[in-house]
Amino acid sequence: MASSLKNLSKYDPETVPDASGMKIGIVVSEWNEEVTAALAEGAVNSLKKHGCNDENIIVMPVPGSFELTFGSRLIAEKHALDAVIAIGCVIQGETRHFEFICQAVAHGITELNMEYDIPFIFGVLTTENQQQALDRAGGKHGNKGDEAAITAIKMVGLKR
Ligand code: DLZ
Repeated sequence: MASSLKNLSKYDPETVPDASGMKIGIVVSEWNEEVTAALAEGAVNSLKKHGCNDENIIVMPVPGSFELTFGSRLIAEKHALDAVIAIGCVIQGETRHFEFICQAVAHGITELNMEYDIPFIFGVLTTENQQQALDRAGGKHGNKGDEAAITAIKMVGLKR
């Protein structure tokens, strides 16, 4: 299915492992906060829906998406986590800043996946405008925060 048509919150709950013993870190960018707060809320709700306890969900803000890599590393080193979800929203502007930030965070999260023994999940929206982002943060295309949380649970289940 074309990603523009996919509902990011749609999945078969039967395929998701029990998350009751899992400890998950969520790093959230403060840029485009209206969007990232909704993504983080979706992620927390989905983790809880699958059994993750409140006290096993650790949320840490960082200033922007560029800082998600360092923030993710920090949270992984500070807490004994099973997975980290990096949440951000980069919206295309008039300059090439967009490309640099998207590439840097994608590369950074990939490096963390290779360096550490836990999964780091890419919960970053990269859109042309704010409406596209809102559509994917609890709007008509669902919530990428839900998708990121389910991916985290599945990856921890895979490892176990
Ligand atoms: C500077 C900047 C710009 C222009 N746009 C975004 C954005 O759309 N989304 C986002 O998460 N962060 C943005 N930033 C901030 C950078 O991620 C970073 O925080 C700064 O460049 C400082 O390192």
